Amino acid sequence: MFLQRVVIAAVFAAALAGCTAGPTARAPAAMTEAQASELAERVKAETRHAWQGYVRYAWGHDALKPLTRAPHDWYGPSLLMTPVDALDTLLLMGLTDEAKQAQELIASKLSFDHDVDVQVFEVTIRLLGGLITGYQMTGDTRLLALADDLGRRLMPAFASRTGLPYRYVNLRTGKVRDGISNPAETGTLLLEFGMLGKLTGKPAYYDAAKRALVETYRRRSTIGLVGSQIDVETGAWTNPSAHIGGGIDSYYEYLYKCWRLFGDADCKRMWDDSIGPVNRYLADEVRDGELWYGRADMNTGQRTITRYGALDAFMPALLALGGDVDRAARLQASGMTMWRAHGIEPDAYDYAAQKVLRPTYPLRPEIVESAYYLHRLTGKPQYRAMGKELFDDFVRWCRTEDGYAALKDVTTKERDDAMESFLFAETFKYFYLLFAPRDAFDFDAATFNTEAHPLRLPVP
Ligand code: DMJ
Repeated sequence: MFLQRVVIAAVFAAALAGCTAGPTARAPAAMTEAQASELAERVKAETRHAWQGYVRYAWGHDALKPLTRAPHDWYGPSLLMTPVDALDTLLLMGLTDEAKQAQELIASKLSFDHDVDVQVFEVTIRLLGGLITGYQMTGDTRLLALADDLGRRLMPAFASRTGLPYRYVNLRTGKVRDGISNPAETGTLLLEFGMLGKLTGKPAYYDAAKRALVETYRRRSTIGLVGSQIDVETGAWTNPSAHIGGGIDSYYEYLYKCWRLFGDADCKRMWDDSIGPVNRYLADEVRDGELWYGRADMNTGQRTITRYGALDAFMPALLALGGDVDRAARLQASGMTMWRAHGIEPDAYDYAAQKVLRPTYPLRPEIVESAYYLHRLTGKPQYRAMGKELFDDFVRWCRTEDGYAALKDVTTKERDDAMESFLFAETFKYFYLLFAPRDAFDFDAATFNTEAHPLRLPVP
């Protein structure tokens, strides 16, 4: 017990040394592997705590409402969002009993034969992604059959004149709706559909999702940027605001990752063509060389708003993965400035005025994801110290008796009755991997989808 306290105190001191100062501060004391492992165990315990809340009050439903202890379903009939999103994280952490529980629930109860309109993007990244990695990690072919069934039911979404998918499709009838979409929703499907194509031997999955990505890219402006709303029937932009935040973010992520996972040279070329304009027109510097990414007009490159936020915070991870560790490190330091302004980050922040624009925090993972990538790719101890600070704040403000609660307002810390499934798929997973020993996970062999489901190409 005494030893445990000493270790915790040492970890805390290391975190303070590394995290209370800005990007130019002296290097923090390195966290020992033993201290990091203690933290990984804490993350694991917190994951179990939130999972137990789901099991007790929302078993068989999509998610737990952590304040009222009630279940929540997205569309009426449950699609088991939380168990499917959680399964690979439970496996990775070695929470074997909990993983078995989730796997059996999914295999025995999950059905997609419902007369409901589902959002293609969300269902793809959470359910298709989770079922595929669940299959890859357990070998349970029932999960692959479910993924194949879901993929087949989603395919009508691509039947627009342009090949850009409609936002919603009815799982039973295949009827589509909502033709005004955005690059994240049209361009974040290829990792999941592509893997499904490889695993089932049905190339139509790969081809449909790749066409949607290419058709989005083809419509970039003459200066190389994409906007934030596009009509899937005409292919015309209906909102020219360019940025890296929600609605566009994972389009850029998949340009690079489809190259990384599949070795698809078209994706590499599209990434190479796109990242330059993003760095040129969206990157912004304020005050003493602080690097941020704001918003601009996709046609002129003119700055429109100095806005960053919790979703934009995935960008350091992507920059680092793409080889630009320098920009990644600077942007992550800015993200920490945003986090520290209120001890937890808001969904939108005016980085020039240093003011919160949208105060919500729905338990998002992106800043943790970036700390993980930066640590994995640079080996620098400061990123684990950063992770410790993030984790302590996260637990302090969001933990409840039965799980974790989103925040309505990061300035007041008022809680919201929501616990999104990405808490399990992403937030806990990235915290865990950041602190776990390097060989706990084969980073080079896997590519995370945007919901942190680690995909591996099948061995031919
Ligand atoms: C997740 O569902 C995915 O990461 C998506 O790309 C956008 N962000 C949420 C979590 O914040």
